[in-house]
Amino acid sequence: MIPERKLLVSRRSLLRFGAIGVGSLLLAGCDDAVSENPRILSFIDKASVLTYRAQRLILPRDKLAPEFSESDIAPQFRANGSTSPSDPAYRALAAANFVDWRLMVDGLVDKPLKLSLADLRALPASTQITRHDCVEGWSCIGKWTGTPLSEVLNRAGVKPQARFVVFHCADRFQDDGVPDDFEPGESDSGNSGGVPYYESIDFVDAYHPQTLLAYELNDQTLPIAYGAPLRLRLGRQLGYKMAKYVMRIELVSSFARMGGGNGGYWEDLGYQWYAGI
Ligand SMILES: Nc1nc2c(c(=O)[nH]1)N[C@H]1C(S)=C(S)[C@@H](COP(=O)(O)O)O[C@H]1N2
Ligand SMILES: [Mo]
Repeated sequence: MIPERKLLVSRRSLLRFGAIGVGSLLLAGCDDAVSENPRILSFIDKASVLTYRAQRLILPRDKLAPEFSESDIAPQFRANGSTSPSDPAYRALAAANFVDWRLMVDGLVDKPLKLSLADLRALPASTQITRHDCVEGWSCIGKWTGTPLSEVLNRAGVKPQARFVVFHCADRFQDDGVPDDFEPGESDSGNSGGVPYYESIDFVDAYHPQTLLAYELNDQTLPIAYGAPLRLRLGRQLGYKMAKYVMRIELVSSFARMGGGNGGYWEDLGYQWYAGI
């Protein structure tokens, strides 16, 4: 059973968000005030009345998310969800600084790829200082560096039937909706229980210039808490879309037979697939 608090942005919480007034928006660092982020409020308004299709008609495809300056960067970026995947294979890769890690790119592609971190770093890189907005009501500004997803997709060659890009992650969530994080001293469970985290986006977002496969946060190698060795960054959607611990990118024509069929871990629990902000 999933605890009630973990079940989607329920109607009740929408009402709760809606009942709180919009105050001033703190731009520096992390902003904890649920009520003070007009973007989150506007997401909730939109999500409750509009479908993804309608949002796509309204929002211009290449609209950029705001970018900030160095002085806006939060002294400590907030970590959320899984922060230390307990999967033994992941932990072995992490122990060796991910030198043996390979990003698999497969599915509806002309040429499946297996990319090391060095391969990704050899591709054109992009840096952005952007704000991360979590559906739980906090925001945080960070500086991200990585490979534009388009660079990887262009090298793999996208087949015409492909409609979605799926990100398969190394971490799992237990049946009670709690991340299966590794705790020091804990015996190795082998992680047979629970379900893996996954996410998906369409090609409007996949080719958007701010969509990155990030390997650095604030000029440092991406730490494990934030999704090492590679995590997705999107300019125009909420935090839960930005898959951490990405192991495999799969191009598909449908995600109906994957996970719970809704295109992502949180979507399978009722969140919106298109979490536009
Ligand atoms: N693999 C994976 N990706 C994930 C999550 C997670 O638990 N596992 N949590 C999501 C949520 S809800 C948020 S807000 C962000 C948190 O990213 P951060 O830890 O860098 O703040 O990652 C998203 N991507
Ligand atoms: Mo989140």
